[in-house]
Amino acid sequence: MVLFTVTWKETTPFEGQKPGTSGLRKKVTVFKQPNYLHNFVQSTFNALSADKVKGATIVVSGDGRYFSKDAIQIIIKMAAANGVRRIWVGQNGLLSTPAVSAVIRERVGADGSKATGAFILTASHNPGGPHEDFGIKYNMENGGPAPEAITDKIFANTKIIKEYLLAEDLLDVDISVIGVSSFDGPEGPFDVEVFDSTTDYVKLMKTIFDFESIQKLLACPKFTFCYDALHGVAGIYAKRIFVEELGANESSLMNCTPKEDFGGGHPDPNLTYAKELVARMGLSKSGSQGEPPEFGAAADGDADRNMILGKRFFVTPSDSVAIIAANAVEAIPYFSSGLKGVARSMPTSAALDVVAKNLNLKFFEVPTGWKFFGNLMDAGLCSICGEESFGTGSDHIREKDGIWAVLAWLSILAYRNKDKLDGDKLVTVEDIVLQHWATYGRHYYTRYDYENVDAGAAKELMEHLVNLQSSLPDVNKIIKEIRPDVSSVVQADEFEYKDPVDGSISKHQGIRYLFEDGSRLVFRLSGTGSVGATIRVYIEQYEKDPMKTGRDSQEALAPLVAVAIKLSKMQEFTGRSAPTVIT
Ligand code: VG1
Ligand code: CO
Repeated sequence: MVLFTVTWKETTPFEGQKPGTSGLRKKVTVFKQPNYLHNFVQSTFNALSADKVKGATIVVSGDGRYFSKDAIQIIIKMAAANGVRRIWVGQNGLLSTPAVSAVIRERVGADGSKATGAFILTASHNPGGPHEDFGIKYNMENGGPAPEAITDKIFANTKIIKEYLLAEDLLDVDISVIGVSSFDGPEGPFDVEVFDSTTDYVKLMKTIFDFESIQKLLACPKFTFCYDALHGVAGIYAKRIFVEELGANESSLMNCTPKEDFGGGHPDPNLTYAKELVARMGLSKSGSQGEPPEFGAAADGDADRNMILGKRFFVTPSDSVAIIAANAVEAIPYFSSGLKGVARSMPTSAALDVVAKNLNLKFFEVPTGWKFFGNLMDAGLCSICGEESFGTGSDHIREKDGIWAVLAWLSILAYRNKDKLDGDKLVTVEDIVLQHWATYGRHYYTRYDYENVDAGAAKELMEHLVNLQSSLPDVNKIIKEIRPDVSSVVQADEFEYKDPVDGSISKHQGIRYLFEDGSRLVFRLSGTGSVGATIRVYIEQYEKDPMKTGRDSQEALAPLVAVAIKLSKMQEFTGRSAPTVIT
């Protein structure tokens, strides 16, 4: 047994350690300041109840971005000093965000131990590298992100922290090798167990989906497939699941070796940043080389997001969750006995609402961020949920799940094609979406992001939009001057959510303008950026007439976009004449 000692280290608070939509995200240069990470970790331990620290088992891993390896060693030394009994680390420090959630919920140690929480090291879809972003968040015993009650406590602690506990002389653990390292400290034994990053997650996926039917689909020569992990952690799961388990060809995997800097790219699966995949699927403006695959998908850095593409066809995330919900009972064994309910984040389009209504399902609209779905799932109120930001998932874990979403789509395709694999034409991704629109109508949808805007200007723009809401006649007058063809605003407010399970209230969750014809404009400030402010504008319009559901979405939404930009005085406040990213 290797001995270690515990020391109290003096420190002073850092400003701005407030966890955002999904944890604390800052530049690596900020995280590397002496004591910066230590303060946040100690503030987290101090925010948890004693039994979740002393003698507990805690997972530490992430998407493998730059600074993760250093951070893991620091957290191990602090955990040991704080009386944690054991730390579980995915091999090489890698675990996708959904896999962390699965490990907390499902993994049982050799001695019967179970984890009660996790530090997830990721800044998700933000770039990585010495001059890019690092991030850390804490997940609870249910496998989901810490609720606001805890993140508020963590933040309060960061403002008054004076000291932290460190096992300075604990030797670094080799996290590249599977096995247990045992130590002995003042409060007794402490273990670090390095385990395979994919086993628990793969096992869980096999209990949800019919792997055999997906295998058959992938074996069909007419069905071609590709997957882009954008150099994120999804790659290790894609190799195990798509290639080793389901028989896809190695060549169908793109960028599936995790890199600390994501190859210098932006690991965000959308039409702007997943350029290589977009080109391969025949969706880039410059045209494609060769015949695109039938199905393509991508993930973000920590593999909780997904983008679903068909041949020359983009599925909006809002449509994707609605389509999965509409087909789940038939196509996915896990849901065969029915759905408990469905939920979406407020800015996500109402495509899911229409499905819920038609199928008579419980329905919930929550603020942005996955933490709000957790309570509903724990209470057995929700089976499937999604966000417009390329997040889709279910109650199998308490995070969104990028690989799960791909398996859900492959299951739907396998189900729809089960009698067609020997025929001459398969039902395609596009067919499924068009059929869905024919049944439920189409929600034209787009999001404009204005990144790295001056924080003061962004705040003023939001205040202006709130002030405008006091007089709808004035709002409608402005709208008619801009675009007389746009319908009128009938309700405008700031979204506020009362959690139906614990009654907690979350205010200021986005500014909404709701139109008479069901169209919506939503304005929010991002809570995941690391510099300046990002303004998100969400634009949506419902079309029931089957003759009008086939338009180009940017063209269909142009009038509403014009209204959104003028109404918010975007250019006056921010100086921007165009958004940074359109999704
Ligand atoms: C964004 C998305 C939100 C998502 C969050 C975390 O938040 O809009 O829907 O839950 O990122 O996703 P914001 O506050 O920047 O709009 V991930 O994959 O970055 O953990
Ligand atoms: Co993510």
